[in-house]
Amino acid sequence: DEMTPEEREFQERIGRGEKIEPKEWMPEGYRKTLIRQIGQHAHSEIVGQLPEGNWITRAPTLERKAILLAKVQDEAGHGLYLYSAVETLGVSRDELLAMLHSGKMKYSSIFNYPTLNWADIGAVGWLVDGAAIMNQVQLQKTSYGPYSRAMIRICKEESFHQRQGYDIMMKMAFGNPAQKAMAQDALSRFWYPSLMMFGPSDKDSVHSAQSMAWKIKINTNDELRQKFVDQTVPQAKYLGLTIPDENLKWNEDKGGYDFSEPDWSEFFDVIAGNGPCNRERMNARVKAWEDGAWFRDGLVAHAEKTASRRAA
Ligand code: FAQ
Repeated sequence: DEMTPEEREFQERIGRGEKIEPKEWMPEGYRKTLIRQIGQHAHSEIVGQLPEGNWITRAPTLERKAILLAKVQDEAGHGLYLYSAVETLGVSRDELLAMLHSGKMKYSSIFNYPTLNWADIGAVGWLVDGAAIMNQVQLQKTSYGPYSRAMIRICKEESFHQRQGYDIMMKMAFGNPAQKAMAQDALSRFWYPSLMMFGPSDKDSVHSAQSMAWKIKINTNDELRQKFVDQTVPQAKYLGLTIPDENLKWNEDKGGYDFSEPDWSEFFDVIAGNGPCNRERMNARVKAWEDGAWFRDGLVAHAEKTASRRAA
């Protein structure tokens, strides 16, 4: 056993299912992994507003517009909540944003795909939020207290998001033939990118083993992907839509569906920055940061003025 006494005690606490809290001792690797994962998660919520924000002004009814607006605002809230969780690990929000903007930190691959029409907003809610919850439900049990508590609240809102997406899909799939064709096209384009959200297959997942030993992750990427497929196939059937996979087949022995893997070379290409919308997304975030400079400067100036008045 190469563990130091501190590391051994830490691992025992993990084993007993105790939550680790901000000011407590933790291995540097544990801290670094959390900063990477929660930070990436926070960035995903913020960048994830862009594909849907694109359709707020073009939602088909006032009611759909109000719902979408609320949903996109929820994502902003999740992002800020998660940035606060990362800050408890000793990194500031400004540092995290600088790392996002310089390409040093990632965000979810899925948000580098375009939303071409209204049916895509249904598919994003149904599949993308569906995949997000599948991953986040297990993260409610993650060992780091602030992350675990954030996940409980976020999952509740995410469930509502998924249902609003499915509701759009029902309207489209049970609508006229042109609407049904749009719903099918959206499913066909978003299926494999949604499967990619769970990360590379277990054999290529560099972080899974250590993250699971620390109970940062509770399930492997492939376990969650399988659960997502099993949950989603009957939902597609109900809509009368076809999942674009000829190998999709119920497997009695494993009690789940067999399915085709996504094109992993596409996945690695997207996370390397070469997806269809990577540049557009990053430009939008950097522009938002730069356009907000006057406001941040104003806040700082005001804070300094109030502080000096108090001192006088
Ligand atoms: N995209 O060794 P692993 C949402 C990277 S939901 C980009 O398996 P790990 C809600 C990974 O970082 C989406 N990169 O990594 C919403 C690593 O690279 P690195 C956000 C990915 O961490 C809905 C490398 O590949 N949810 O925002 C992806 O153990 C609608 C090797 O991978 C979360 O972030 C990917 N899909 O497992 C908002 C959940 N997959 O960092 C708006 C929390 C892998 O060494 C609208 N995160 N990579 O350079 C996790 O659960 C984990 O981080 C995984 C990856 C499962 C994503």
